[in-house]
Amino acid sequence: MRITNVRRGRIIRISSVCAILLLLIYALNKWSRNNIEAQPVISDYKASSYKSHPDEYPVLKTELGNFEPKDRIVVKGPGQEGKPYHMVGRDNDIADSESIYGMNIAASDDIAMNRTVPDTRLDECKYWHYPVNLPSTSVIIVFHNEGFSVLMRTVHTVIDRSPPNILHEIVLVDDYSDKENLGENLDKYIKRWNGKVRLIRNTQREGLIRTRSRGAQEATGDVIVFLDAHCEVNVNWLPPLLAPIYRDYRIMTVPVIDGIDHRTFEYRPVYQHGTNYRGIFEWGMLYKENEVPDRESNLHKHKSEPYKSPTHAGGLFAINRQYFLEIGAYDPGLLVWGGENFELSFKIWQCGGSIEWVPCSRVGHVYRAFMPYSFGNLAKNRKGSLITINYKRVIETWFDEEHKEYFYTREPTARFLDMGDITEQLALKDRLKCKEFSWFMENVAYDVYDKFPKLPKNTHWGMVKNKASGLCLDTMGKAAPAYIGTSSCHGTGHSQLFRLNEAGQLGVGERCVEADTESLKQAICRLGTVDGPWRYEEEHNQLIHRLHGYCLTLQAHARTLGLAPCDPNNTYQKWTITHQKANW
Ligand code: LR7
Ligand code: MN
Repeated sequence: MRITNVRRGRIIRISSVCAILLLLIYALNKWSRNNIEAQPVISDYKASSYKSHPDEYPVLKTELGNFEPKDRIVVKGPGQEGKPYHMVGRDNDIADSESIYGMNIAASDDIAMNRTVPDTRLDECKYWHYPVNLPSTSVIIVFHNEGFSVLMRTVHTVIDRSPPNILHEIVLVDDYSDKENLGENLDKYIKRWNGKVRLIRNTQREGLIRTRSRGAQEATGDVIVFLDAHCEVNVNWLPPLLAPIYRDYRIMTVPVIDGIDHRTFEYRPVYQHGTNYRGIFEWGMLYKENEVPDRESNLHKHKSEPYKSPTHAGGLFAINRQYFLEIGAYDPGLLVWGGENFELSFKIWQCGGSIEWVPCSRVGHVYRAFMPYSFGNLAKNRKGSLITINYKRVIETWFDEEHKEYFYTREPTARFLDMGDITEQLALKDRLKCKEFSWFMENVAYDVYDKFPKLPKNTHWGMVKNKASGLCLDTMGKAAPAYIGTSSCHGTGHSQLFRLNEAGQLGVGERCVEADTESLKQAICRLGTVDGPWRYEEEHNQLIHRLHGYCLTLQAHARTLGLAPCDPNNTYQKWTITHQKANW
């Protein structure tokens, strides 16, 4: 095995990457948006005529797999073999690139388009033989203001590492970029592929979700594969993704994602070698990953076989095109970014399909330092977080009453946000005769409860305001674990939005509040727990910690927080927890 260094489980890495992104977006909470224009769902597609081949399974043999490349050209230069590229004496270039693109485009510019990357697969992946008549495939890459060389490397790797007779086309969809080098320059560059790479452009900013639906409509292959515009596909990535779809057109497949460092472009696995993970979610609809539970892994003889997953990160997957359109593509009411991964997953599972993760298909993705683009005009005139609104549309369409409550408990402001009209989505669910959410939880996403149990109700939520100082508890925008601070009360965004539940957990977002006599801290809540040490004493407005029965106290002089013996006359120990609807 080339890669032997064992890395931490993906749960931690991915949650921190996604959590940072989400935090940034929450910081954009004041974005508002246009009233969503009711757009018809794409429903004029007849039941799929696409054939499945239920008996055609891949076969593991002792000789090299039928789609394995015979030789491997190693290109010399920066970043070769996926090694980190450390630029010397170019701090300004790096800083400029990072601030404009969220990644070091200057480094990417120096790295060969066809550099090799380490083969991160399990060894046995090389010995699978796949059906020869795999469906023709359109790879769809949507982009908004991406770095030219990163976008083009995505295309080059797909061309170089996919069987030419199966790769029908690559469809690039420009979501109204305004970077000059993505104009004519790009039209010219792709001419080298003689029409195999097509470029279409939106005439206004649509966001990645609608742009992907458009790409699907424009594509002409049997299967569509979506990739983000900053990927490098690995050796023999495509046939293993297509084989399950060939067998059953209602299976959506997901490659295992490797990480490409946004600063050095080092290519490395993010998962521990040989351990399989799958996509789940917590009740605030943050995307999470979990080691594949025994109930699923016991069904498979080999670790390299595809396995079922409740959901996926969103960006990289393959699906039969006609099937995708039949189930309405994405809900067109979802705006810009976020939640579409859940919408598609719940829809597929509840309406008769399934999702499989494919360990033998590996694709590298650049995790950015931050989200470099704004949401543009799409965020106009609508108060509240656009992403939370997306989540609300999804849960109002697909969850049952019980599970909707868990979402509103974890994200209490969502109850008051205007999600637009979901009549069409509910009609689609009816028309496709989709199953209940409880069926999905019991049969597919059963491991969610282990990590994120059903949530006890909130007894209080909102700003936690100190009587003596008039200040409010605030996460101060820090990444957990960190101290909690105080700031003037504003109640906007999520930094002052705390919740105390019936079981004594004081939380903010996915974090829990912990305390000792010297400090008050925020840390990711321990998985599998929904309780905590806190009690709100209504009579004296005190927040009491079970340990010693001490009270949360603002030490007035130093403005620090911590536990101290309770004193009913001390106004620095008096707190109110309230919310003001006008703030979202
Ligand atoms: O308005 C936009 N229009 C676009 O065309 C905004 C973005 N885009 C393009 C963008 O150029 C890129 O090619 O859409 C693609 C995805 O946007 P990213 O790269 O900014 O998203 P992300 O990688 O931060 O976030 C993940 O979640 C998103 C939620 O909507 C999408 O589903 C992304 O595809 C998804 N990425 C992955 O799943 C890759 C890895 C895991 C993580 C986290
Ligand atoms: Mn991405």
